[in-house]
Amino acid sequence: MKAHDGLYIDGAWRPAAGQDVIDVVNPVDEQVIGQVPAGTAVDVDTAVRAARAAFPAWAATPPAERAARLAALRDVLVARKDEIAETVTAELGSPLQFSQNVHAAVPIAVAGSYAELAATYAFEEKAGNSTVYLEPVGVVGAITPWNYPLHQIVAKVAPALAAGCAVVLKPAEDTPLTAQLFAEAVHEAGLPAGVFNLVTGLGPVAGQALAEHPGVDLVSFTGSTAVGRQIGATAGAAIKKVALELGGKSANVILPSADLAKAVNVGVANVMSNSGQTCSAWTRMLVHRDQYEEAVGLAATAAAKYGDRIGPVVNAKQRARVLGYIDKGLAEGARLVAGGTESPREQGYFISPTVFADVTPEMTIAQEEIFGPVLAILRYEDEEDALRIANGTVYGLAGAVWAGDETEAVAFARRLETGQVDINGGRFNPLAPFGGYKQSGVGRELGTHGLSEYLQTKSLQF
Ligand code: TXE
Repeated sequence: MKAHDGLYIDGAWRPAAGQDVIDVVNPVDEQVIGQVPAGTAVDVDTAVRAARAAFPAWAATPPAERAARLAALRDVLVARKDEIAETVTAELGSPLQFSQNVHAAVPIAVAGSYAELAATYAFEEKAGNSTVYLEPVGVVGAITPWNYPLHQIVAKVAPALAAGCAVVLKPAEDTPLTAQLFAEAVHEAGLPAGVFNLVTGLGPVAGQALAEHPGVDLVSFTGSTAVGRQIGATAGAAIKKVALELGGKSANVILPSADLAKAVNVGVANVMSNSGQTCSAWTRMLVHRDQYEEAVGLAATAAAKYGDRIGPVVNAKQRARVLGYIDKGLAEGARLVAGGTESPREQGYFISPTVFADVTPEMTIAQEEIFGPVLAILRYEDEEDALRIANGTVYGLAGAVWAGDETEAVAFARRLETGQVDINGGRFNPLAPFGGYKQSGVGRELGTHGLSEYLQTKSLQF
Protein backbone atom coordinates (compact mmCIF):
# COMPACT_ATOMS: atom_id res chain seq x y z
CA MET A 1 0.00 0.00 0.00
CA LYS A 2 1.56 3.26 -1.13
CA ALA A 3 1.68 6.09 1.43
CA HIS A 4 2.80 9.62 0.61
CA ASP A 5 5.15 11.18 3.15
CA GLY A 6 3.86 14.66 2.37
CA LEU A 7 0.70 16.74 2.38
CA TYR A 8 -1.12 17.64 -0.83
CA ILE A 9 -1.14 21.45 -0.82
CA ASP A 10 -1.43 23.88 -3.73
CA GLY A 11 -1.31 21.15 -6.34
CA ALA A 12 1.77 19.25 -5.10
CA TRP A 13 2.93 16.85 -2.38
CA ARG A 14 4.94 18.92 0.12
CA PRO A 15 6.72 18.02 3.36
CA ALA A 16 4.82 18.77 6.57
CA ALA A 17 6.20 21.44 8.90
CA GLY A 18 6.85 18.92 11.71
CA GLN A 19 8.29 15.42 11.88
CA ASP A 20 5.43 13.56 13.56
CA VAL A 21 3.75 10.70 11.74
CA ILE A 22 0.61 8.60 12.16
CA ASP A 23 0.80 4.81 11.84
CA VAL A 24 -1.90 3.29 9.67
CA VAL A 25 -3.00 -0.10 11.02
CA ASN A 26 -4.84 -2.92 9.27
CA PRO A 27 -7.70 -3.86 11.65
CA VAL A 28 -7.72 -7.48 10.44
CA ASP A 29 -4.19 -8.34 11.61
CA GLU A 30 -3.16 -5.24 13.58
CA GLN A 31 -0.08 -4.73 11.36
CA VAL A 32 1.20 -1.26 10.48
CA ILE A 33 0.72 -0.83 6.73
CA GLY A 34 1.98 2.72 6.31
CA GLN A 35 2.72 6.09 7.82
CA VAL A 36 1.42 9.52 6.94
CA PRO A 37 2.43 12.96 8.22
CA ALA A 38 0.67 14.27 11.32
CA GLY A 39 0.02 17.80 10.09
CA THR A 40 -0.13 20.70 12.53
CA ALA A 41 -1.68 24.18 12.72
CA VAL A 42 1.21 25.46 10.57
CA ASP A 43 0.32 23.05 7.76
CA VAL A 44 -3.36 23.87 8.07
CA ASP A 45 -2.53 27.54 7.72
CA THR A 46 -0.46 26.88 4.57
CA ALA A 47 -3.30 24.84 3.10
CA VAL A 48 -5.97 27.43 3.93
CA ARG A 49 -3.84 30.16 2.32
CA ALA A 50 -3.50 28.04 -0.82
CA ALA A 51 -7.25 27.50 -0.89
CA ARG A 52 -7.94 31.23 -0.39
CA ALA A 53 -5.60 32.09 -3.24
CA ALA A 54 -7.23 29.56 -5.57
CA PHE A 55 -10.81 30.40 -4.64
CA PRO A 56 -11.56 33.52 -6.74
CA ALA A 57 -10.56 31.96 -10.07
CA TRP A 58 -12.39 28.70 -9.32
CA ALA A 59 -15.51 30.58 -8.20
CA ALA A 60 -15.43 32.52 -11.47
CA THR A 61 -14.97 29.39 -13.60
CA PRO A 62 -18.18 28.71 -15.55
CA PRO A 63 -20.23 25.89 -13.97
CA ALA A 64 -19.96 23.85 -17.18
CA GLU A 65 -16.16 23.82 -16.80
CA ARG A 66 -16.38 22.91 -13.12
CA ALA A 67 -18.73 20.11 -14.19
CA ALA A 68 -16.17 18.89 -16.74
CA ARG A 69 -13.46 18.69 -14.06
CA LEU A 70 -15.82 16.78 -11.75
CA ALA A 71 -16.67 14.38 -14.57
CA ALA A 72 -12.91 13.86 -15.07
CA LEU A 73 -12.56 13.19 -11.33
CA ARG A 74 -15.36 10.64 -11.49
CA ASP A 75 -13.61 8.97 -14.46
CA VAL A 76 -10.33 8.70 -12.55
CA LEU A 77 -12.17 7.15 -9.59
CA VAL A 78 -13.79 4.66 -11.97
CA ALA A 79 -10.40 3.80 -13.51
CA ARG A 80 -8.90 3.30 -10.04
CA LYS A 81 -11.89 1.52 -8.52
CA ASP A 82 -10.03 -1.68 -7.62
CA GLU A 83 -7.24 0.29 -5.98
CA ILE A 84 -9.80 2.26 -3.95
CA ALA A 85 -11.44 -0.96 -2.76
CA GLU A 86 -8.07 -2.51 -1.83
CA THR A 87 -7.00 0.61 0.06
CA VAL A 88 -10.23 0.83 2.06
CA THR A 89 -10.02 -2.88 2.84
CA ALA A 90 -6.42 -2.48 4.01
CA GLU A 91 -7.08 0.37 6.43
CA LEU A 92 -10.70 -0.23 7.48
CA GLY A 93 -10.72 -4.04 7.35
CA SER A 94 -13.96 -4.37 5.41
CA PRO A 95 -14.37 -7.43 3.16
CA LEU A 96 -13.09 -6.71 -0.36
CA GLN A 97 -16.43 -7.32 -2.04
CA PHE A 98 -18.13 -4.81 0.26
CA SER A 99 -15.34 -2.33 -0.45
CA GLN A 100 -15.92 -2.72 -4.17
CA ASN A 101 -19.72 -2.60 -4.06
CA VAL A 102 -20.08 0.13 -1.46
CA HIS A 103 -16.86 1.93 -0.43
CA ALA A 104 -15.78 2.44 -4.06
CA ALA A 105 -19.08 2.34 -5.97
CA VAL A 106 -21.08 4.76 -3.83
CA PRO A 107 -18.64 7.70 -3.96
CA ILE A 108 -18.25 7.16 -7.72
CA ALA A 109 -22.03 7.53 -8.04
CA VAL A 110 -21.96 10.64 -5.83
CA ALA A 111 -19.10 12.23 -7.80
CA GLY A 112 -21.05 11.52 -11.00
CA SER A 113 -24.20 13.08 -9.58
CA TYR A 114 -22.32 16.32 -8.81
CA ALA A 115 -20.69 16.38 -12.25
CA GLU A 116 -24.25 16.43 -13.62
CA LEU A 117 -25.64 18.85 -11.05
CA ALA A 118 -22.82 21.36 -11.59
CA ALA A 119 -23.81 21.46 -15.26
CA THR A 120 -27.57 21.75 -14.75
CA TYR A 121 -28.09 23.58 -11.44
CA ALA A 122 -29.64 27.07 -11.63
CA PHE A 123 -26.95 29.28 -10.08
CA GLU A 124 -29.07 32.29 -11.02
CA GLU A 125 -32.81 32.71 -10.54
CA LYS A 126 -35.53 35.35 -10.82
CA ALA A 127 -37.76 36.43 -7.94
CA GLY A 128 -40.15 39.21 -8.96
CA ASN A 129 -38.05 42.27 -9.77
CA SER A 130 -34.88 40.65 -8.40
CA THR A 131 -32.18 38.43 -9.78
CA VAL A 132 -30.83 36.02 -7.19
CA TYR A 133 -27.28 34.69 -7.60
CA LEU A 134 -26.21 31.54 -5.78
CA GLU A 135 -22.53 32.10 -5.05
CA PRO A 136 -19.95 29.80 -3.46
CA VAL A 137 -19.49 30.21 0.28
CA GLY A 138 -15.68 30.40 -0.01
CA VAL A 139 -13.10 28.14 1.61
CA VAL A 140 -14.48 24.95 3.11
CA GLY A 141 -12.82 23.05 5.95
CA ALA A 142 -13.93 19.42 5.60
CA ILE A 143 -13.38 17.03 8.52
CA THR A 144 -14.30 13.44 7.82
CA PRO A 145 -14.55 10.13 9.74
CA TRP A 146 -13.22 6.67 8.92
CA ASN A 147 -16.40 4.60 8.60
CA TYR A 148 -16.91 5.22 4.86
CA PRO A 149 -13.50 6.69 4.09
CA LEU A 150 -14.04 7.76 0.48
CA HIS A 151 -17.78 8.40 0.56
CA GLN A 152 -17.46 10.83 3.47
CA ILE A 153 -14.82 12.77 1.54
CA VAL A 154 -16.68 12.83 -1.78
CA ALA A 155 -20.00 13.75 -0.12
CA LYS A 156 -18.34 17.01 1.00
CA VAL A 157 -15.68 17.74 -1.61
CA ALA A 158 -17.76 17.06 -4.76
CA PRO A 159 -20.62 19.48 -3.91
CA ALA A 160 -18.13 22.06 -2.61
CA LEU A 161 -16.20 21.98 -5.90
CA ALA A 162 -19.44 21.97 -7.90
CA ALA A 163 -20.51 25.11 -6.03
CA GLY A 164 -17.19 26.84 -6.77
CA CYS A 165 -15.66 26.56 -3.29
CA ALA A 166 -12.04 25.65 -2.49
CA VAL A 167 -11.45 22.91 0.07
CA VAL A 168 -9.02 21.88 2.80
CA LEU A 169 -9.65 18.29 3.90
CA LYS A 170 -8.61 16.78 7.24
CA PRO A 171 -9.52 13.09 6.97
CA ALA A 172 -9.78 10.59 9.84
CA GLU A 173 -6.45 9.44 11.25
CA ASP A 174 -7.48 5.77 10.87
CA THR A 175 -8.04 5.96 7.10
CA PRO A 176 -5.66 8.53 5.57
CA LEU A 177 -4.47 6.33 2.69
CA THR A 178 -7.86 6.50 0.98
CA ALA A 179 -7.70 10.30 1.38
CA GLN A 180 -4.25 10.35 -0.26
CA LEU A 181 -5.57 8.27 -3.12
CA PHE A 182 -8.41 10.76 -3.52
CA ALA A 183 -5.89 13.64 -3.65
CA GLU A 184 -4.03 11.78 -6.42
CA ALA A 185 -7.32 11.45 -8.30
CA VAL A 186 -8.01 15.18 -7.95
CA HIS A 187 -4.55 15.88 -9.35
CA GLU A 188 -5.00 13.47 -12.25
CA ALA A 189 -8.38 15.02 -13.05
CA GLY A 190 -6.68 18.37 -13.61
CA LEU A 191 -8.30 20.44 -10.87
CA PRO A 192 -6.44 23.76 -10.55
CA ALA A 193 -3.75 23.94 -7.84
CA GLY A 194 -5.07 25.00 -4.44
CA VAL A 195 -8.71 24.19 -5.14
CA PHE A 196 -8.36 20.97 -3.14
CA ASN A 197 -5.82 20.50 -0.34
CA LEU A 198 -5.20 17.58 2.00
CA VAL A 199 -3.76 17.82 5.51
CA THR A 200 -3.58 14.48 7.30
CA GLY A 201 -3.31 14.73 11.07
CA LEU A 202 -4.87 14.22 14.47
CA GLY A 203 -8.35 15.55 15.25
CA PRO A 204 -7.51 17.72 18.26
CA VAL A 205 -4.46 19.15 16.43
CA ALA A 206 -5.01 19.51 12.66
CA GLY A 207 -8.82 19.12 12.86
CA GLN A 208 -9.24 21.73 15.54
CA ALA A 209 -6.84 24.14 13.79
CA LEU A 210 -8.91 23.82 10.61
CA ALA A 211 -12.22 24.35 12.42
CA GLU A 212 -10.84 27.44 14.18
CA HIS A 213 -9.00 28.98 11.21
CA PRO A 214 -10.36 32.44 10.38
CA GLY A 215 -9.67 31.82 6.67
CA VAL A 216 -12.26 29.03 6.59
CA ASP A 217 -15.78 30.19 5.74
CA LEU A 218 -17.65 26.94 6.31
CA VAL A 219 -16.77 23.88 8.39
CA SER A 220 -18.37 20.65 7.24
CA PHE A 221 -17.93 17.94 9.83
CA THR A 222 -19.01 14.31 10.07
CA GLY A 223 -18.22 12.39 13.24
CA SER A 224 -19.09 12.06 16.89
CA THR A 225 -21.71 14.20 18.59
CA ALA A 226 -19.15 15.35 21.18
CA VAL A 227 -16.73 16.77 18.61
CA GLY A 228 -19.64 18.08 16.51
CA ARG A 229 -20.93 20.04 19.48
CA GLN A 230 -17.47 21.57 20.00
CA ILE A 231 -17.12 22.49 16.32
CA GLY A 232 -20.63 23.95 16.30
CA ALA A 233 -19.80 26.11 19.32
CA THR A 234 -16.52 27.33 17.78
CA ALA A 235 -18.26 28.13 14.50
CA GLY A 236 -21.11 29.87 16.33
CA ALA A 237 -18.69 32.11 18.23
CA ALA A 238 -16.96 33.07 14.96
CA ILE A 239 -20.31 33.40 13.08
CA LYS A 240 -18.99 30.88 10.61
CA LYS A 241 -21.22 28.55 8.61
CA VAL A 242 -21.30 24.95 9.73
CA ALA A 243 -22.68 21.62 8.55
CA LEU A 244 -22.73 18.74 11.03
CA GLU A 245 -23.49 15.12 10.29
CA LEU A 246 -23.50 13.31 13.62
CA GLY A 247 -24.71 10.13 15.22
CA GLY A 248 -27.90 8.14 14.88
CA LYS A 249 -30.04 5.52 16.61
CA SER A 250 -32.38 4.73 13.79
CA ALA A 251 -35.55 2.70 14.20
CA ASN A 252 -36.56 -0.12 11.89
CA VAL A 253 -40.32 -0.24 12.44
CA ILE A 254 -41.93 -3.48 11.33
CA LEU A 255 -45.70 -2.99 11.20
CA PRO A 256 -47.89 -6.10 11.68
CA SER A 257 -48.92 -6.20 8.01
CA ALA A 258 -45.28 -6.46 6.80
CA ASP A 259 -43.47 -9.49 5.42
CA LEU A 260 -41.86 -10.26 8.79
CA ALA A 261 -39.08 -12.59 7.63
CA LYS A 262 -37.95 -10.20 4.91
CA ALA A 263 -38.08 -7.18 7.20
CA VAL A 264 -36.06 -8.96 9.90
CA ASN A 265 -33.45 -10.39 7.54
CA VAL A 266 -32.88 -7.12 5.70
CA GLY A 267 -32.87 -5.33 9.07
CA VAL A 268 -30.14 -7.59 10.47
CA ALA A 269 -28.09 -7.21 7.28
CA ASN A 270 -28.42 -3.44 7.54
CA VAL A 271 -27.06 -3.35 11.11
CA MET A 272 -24.21 -5.80 10.51
CA SER A 273 -23.07 -4.20 7.27
CA ASN A 274 -19.72 -2.37 7.64
CA SER A 275 -19.54 -4.06 11.07
CA GLY A 276 -22.24 -1.75 12.36
CA GLN A 277 -20.15 1.35 11.72
CA THR A 278 -22.82 3.26 9.85
CA CYS A 279 -24.42 6.37 11.31
CA SER A 280 -27.73 5.63 9.57
CA ALA A 281 -27.83 1.93 10.63
CA TRP A 282 -31.22 0.64 11.81
CA THR A 283 -29.90 -0.28 15.24
CA ARG A 284 -33.33 -0.54 16.92
CA MET A 285 -35.78 -3.07 15.49
CA LEU A 286 -39.34 -2.43 16.64
CA VAL A 287 -41.69 -5.44 16.47
CA HIS A 288 -45.34 -5.86 17.50
CA ARG A 289 -45.71 -7.97 20.65
CA ASP A 290 -47.66 -10.74 18.81
CA GLN A 291 -44.77 -11.25 16.35
CA TYR A 292 -41.99 -10.52 18.79
CA GLU A 293 -40.64 -13.99 19.61
CA GLU A 294 -40.78 -15.07 15.98
CA ALA A 295 -38.78 -11.96 14.98
CA VAL A 296 -36.21 -12.57 17.73
CA GLY A 297 -35.70 -16.15 16.51
CA LEU A 298 -35.29 -15.02 12.91
CA ALA A 299 -32.84 -12.26 13.87
CA ALA A 300 -30.71 -14.56 16.05
CA THR A 301 -30.45 -17.09 13.21
CA ALA A 302 -29.63 -14.40 10.65
CA ALA A 303 -26.93 -12.84 12.85
CA ALA A 304 -25.30 -16.17 13.67
CA LYS A 305 -24.83 -16.84 9.94
CA TYR A 306 -22.55 -13.84 9.49
CA GLY A 307 -19.71 -14.96 11.79
CA ASP A 308 -16.63 -12.80 11.25
CA ARG A 309 -17.42 -12.38 7.55
CA ILE A 310 -18.59 -8.89 8.43
CA GLY A 311 -15.01 -7.82 9.13
CA PRO A 312 -13.55 -6.19 12.25
CA VAL A 313 -14.31 -2.79 13.73
CA VAL A 314 -11.80 -0.07 12.96
CA ASN A 315 -9.49 -0.05 16.00
CA ALA A 316 -8.92 -1.28 19.54
CA LYS A 317 -10.63 1.76 21.07
CA GLN A 318 -13.76 1.16 19.03
CA ARG A 319 -13.78 -2.53 19.92
CA ALA A 320 -13.50 -1.68 23.64
CA ARG A 321 -16.28 0.84 23.27
CA VAL A 322 -18.62 -1.65 21.58
CA LEU A 323 -17.85 -4.41 24.09
CA GLY A 324 -18.57 -1.88 26.86
CA TYR A 325 -22.06 -1.35 25.40
CA ILE A 326 -22.61 -5.11 25.20
CA ASP A 327 -21.73 -5.37 28.92
CA LYS A 328 -24.13 -2.54 29.67
CA GLY A 329 -26.90 -4.31 27.77
CA LEU A 330 -26.37 -7.44 29.88
CA ALA A 331 -26.13 -5.44 33.13
CA GLU A 332 -29.38 -3.59 32.40
CA GLY A 333 -31.25 -6.86 31.80
CA ALA A 334 -31.45 -7.25 28.03
CA ARG A 335 -31.53 -10.86 26.75
CA LEU A 336 -28.56 -11.82 24.58
CA VAL A 337 -29.70 -14.07 21.72
CA ALA A 338 -26.66 -13.94 19.42
CA GLY A 339 -22.98 -12.99 19.63
CA GLY A 340 -21.93 -10.81 22.51
CA THR A 341 -18.28 -11.73 22.49
CA GLU A 342 -15.02 -10.87 20.87
CA SER A 343 -14.38 -13.27 18.05
CA PRO A 344 -12.16 -16.27 18.84
CA ARG A 345 -9.52 -14.93 16.41
CA GLU A 346 -6.23 -14.09 18.06
CA GLN A 347 -5.68 -10.95 16.05
CA GLY A 348 -7.87 -8.27 14.67
CA TYR A 349 -10.61 -6.11 16.15
CA PHE A 350 -13.44 -8.56 15.54
CA ILE A 351 -16.76 -8.65 17.41
CA SER A 352 -19.38 -11.35 16.83
CA PRO A 353 -22.64 -10.09 15.31
CA THR A 354 -24.74 -9.44 18.40
CA VAL A 355 -28.50 -9.35 18.96
CA PHE A 356 -30.27 -8.31 22.15
CA ALA A 357 -33.95 -9.06 22.82
CA ASP A 358 -36.16 -7.70 25.63
CA VAL A 359 -34.61 -4.28 25.16
CA THR A 360 -36.73 -1.51 26.69
CA PRO A 361 -36.69 2.08 25.39
CA GLU A 362 -34.84 3.59 28.37
CA MET A 363 -31.92 1.12 28.29
CA THR A 364 -28.53 2.55 27.33
CA ILE A 365 -28.29 0.24 24.29
CA ALA A 366 -31.63 1.64 23.07
CA GLN A 367 -30.55 5.26 23.48
CA GLU A 368 -26.85 5.63 22.66
CA GLU A 369 -25.03 5.11 19.40
CA ILE A 370 -22.92 1.94 19.69
CA PHE A 371 -21.26 1.95 16.24
CA GLY A 372 -20.67 -1.78 16.18
CA PRO A 373 -22.50 -4.94 15.04
CA VAL A 374 -25.15 -4.81 17.77
CA LEU A 375 -28.92 -4.96 17.20
CA ALA A 376 -31.51 -4.13 19.88
CA ILE A 377 -35.00 -5.59 19.38
CA LEU A 378 -37.81 -3.72 21.14
CA ARG A 379 -41.45 -4.73 21.61
CA TYR A 380 -44.37 -2.39 20.92
CA GLU A 381 -48.06 -2.64 21.82
CA ASP A 382 -49.69 -0.66 19.02
CA GLU A 383 -48.77 1.92 16.34
CA GLU A 384 -48.81 4.87 18.74
CA ASP A 385 -46.48 3.01 21.06
CA ALA A 386 -44.18 2.21 18.11
CA LEU A 387 -44.12 5.87 17.12
CA ARG A 388 -43.36 7.02 20.66
CA ILE A 389 -40.48 4.53 20.95
CA ALA A 390 -39.12 5.32 17.47
CA ASN A 391 -39.10 9.07 18.19
CA GLY A 392 -37.87 8.62 21.76
CA THR A 393 -34.15 9.35 21.35
CA VAL A 394 -32.12 12.53 20.90
CA TYR A 395 -31.24 11.39 17.37
CA GLY A 396 -33.14 11.52 14.08
CA LEU A 397 -30.91 10.53 11.18
CA ALA A 398 -32.57 7.65 9.32
CA GLY A 399 -34.95 4.73 9.74
CA ALA A 400 -37.11 2.18 8.01
CA VAL A 401 -40.79 1.29 7.90
CA TRP A 402 -42.16 -2.01 6.66
CA ALA A 403 -45.84 -2.65 5.93
CA GLY A 404 -47.94 -4.80 3.60
CA ASP A 405 -49.08 -1.68 1.87
CA GLU A 406 -46.81 1.23 0.85
CA THR A 407 -49.43 3.86 1.70
CA GLU A 408 -49.58 2.58 5.27
CA ALA A 409 -45.78 2.66 5.54
CA VAL A 410 -45.58 6.19 4.10
CA ALA A 411 -48.24 7.47 6.53
CA PHE A 412 -46.18 6.13 9.44
CA ALA A 413 -42.89 7.41 8.01
CA ARG A 414 -44.29 10.95 7.77
CA ARG A 415 -44.70 10.94 11.56
CA LEU A 416 -41.09 9.91 12.27
CA GLU A 417 -38.74 12.65 13.48
CA THR A 418 -35.93 11.66 11.16
CA GLY A 419 -34.21 12.85 8.01
CA GLN A 420 -34.41 9.75 5.83
CA VAL A 421 -36.69 6.70 5.84
CA ASP A 422 -36.49 3.54 3.72
CA ILE A 423 -39.89 2.12 2.76
CA ASN A 424 -40.04 -1.69 2.62
CA GLY A 425 -36.26 -1.86 2.27
CA GLY A 426 -35.63 1.17 0.07
CA ARG A 427 -32.72 1.57 -2.36
CA PHE A 428 -29.73 3.90 -2.08
CA ASN A 429 -30.22 7.11 -4.03
CA PRO A 430 -27.23 9.46 -4.41
CA LEU A 431 -29.64 12.35 -5.03
CA ALA A 432 -31.67 11.91 -1.84
CA PRO A 433 -30.80 14.50 0.83
CA PHE A 434 -29.15 12.88 3.82
CA GLY A 435 -28.89 14.45 7.27
CA GLY A 436 -30.40 14.69 10.67
CA TYR A 437 -33.37 15.93 12.61
CA LYS A 438 -32.70 16.77 16.28
CA GLN A 439 -29.15 16.06 17.54
CA SER A 440 -28.18 14.06 14.44
CA GLY A 441 -26.94 17.25 12.91
CA VAL A 442 -27.32 20.43 10.96
CA GLY A 443 -27.58 20.61 7.18
CA ARG A 444 -27.87 18.00 4.45
CA GLU A 445 -25.51 16.09 2.18
CA LEU A 446 -26.11 14.72 -1.35
CA GLY A 447 -28.24 15.98 -4.21
CA THR A 448 -29.28 19.59 -4.67
CA HIS A 449 -29.78 20.09 -0.92
CA GLY A 450 -26.17 19.01 -0.37
CA LEU A 451 -25.02 21.45 -3.05
CA SER A 452 -26.93 24.37 -1.55
CA GLU A 453 -25.00 23.97 1.75
CA TYR A 454 -21.98 25.36 -0.13
CA LEU A 455 -23.84 28.30 -1.68
CA GLN A 456 -24.94 31.66 -0.39
CA THR A 457 -27.43 33.97 -2.05
CA LYS A 458 -27.08 37.50 -3.33
CA SER A 459 -30.11 39.37 -4.66
CA LEU A 460 -30.06 42.31 -7.05
CA GLN A 461 -33.23 44.44 -7.23
CA PHE A 462 -34.22 46.17 -10.44
O1 TXE B 1 -15.04 10.23 16.14
P1 TXE B 1 -14.43 11.69 16.06
P2 TXE B 1 -14.33 8.83 16.55
C1 TXE B 1 -19.40 8.31 16.26
C2 TXE B 1 -19.53 6.85 16.61
C3 TXE B 1 -18.17 6.50 17.12
C4 TXE B 1 -17.78 7.77 17.82
C5 TXE B 1 -16.30 7.99 18.03
O2 TXE B 1 -20.49 6.70 17.63
O3 TXE B 1 -18.18 5.41 18.00
O4 TXE B 1 -18.31 8.78 17.01
O5 TXE B 1 -15.60 7.92 16.80
C6 TXE B 1 -11.82 14.60 13.88
N1 TXE B 1 -11.55 19.13 16.32
N2 TXE B 1 -19.12 8.50 14.84
O6 TXE B 1 -13.58 8.98 17.83
O7 TXE B 1 -13.37 11.85 17.09
C7 TXE B 1 -11.15 13.26 13.75
O8 TXE B 1 -9.78 13.39 13.53
C8 TXE B 1 -11.71 18.86 15.02
C9 TXE B 1 -20.25 8.76 14.01
O9 TXE B 1 -13.56 8.34 15.41
O10 TXE B 1 -15.59 12.63 16.09
C10 TXE B 1 -11.90 12.68 12.55
O11 TXE B 1 -11.37 13.22 11.35
N3 TXE B 1 -11.76 17.61 14.52
C11 TXE B 1 -19.88 9.11 12.64
C12 TXE B 1 -13.33 13.20 12.77
O12 TXE B 1 -13.18 14.33 13.63
C13 TXE B 1 -11.66 16.58 15.38
C14 TXE B 1 -18.63 8.69 12.07
C15 TXE B 1 -14.28 12.21 13.44
O13 TXE B 1 -13.71 11.72 14.62
C16 TXE B 1 -11.50 16.79 16.76
C17 TXE B 1 -17.58 8.48 13.04
C18 TXE B 1 -11.44 18.14 17.24
N4 TXE B 1 -11.30 18.43 18.53
C19 TXE B 1 -17.85 8.38 14.35
N5 TXE B 1 -11.43 15.59 17.37
C20 TXE B 1 -20.94 9.44 11.67
N6 TXE B 1 -21.78 10.43 11.95
O14 TXE B 1 -20.98 8.86 10.60
C21 TXE B 1 -11.55 14.65 16.40
N7 TXE B 1 -11.68 15.24 15.20
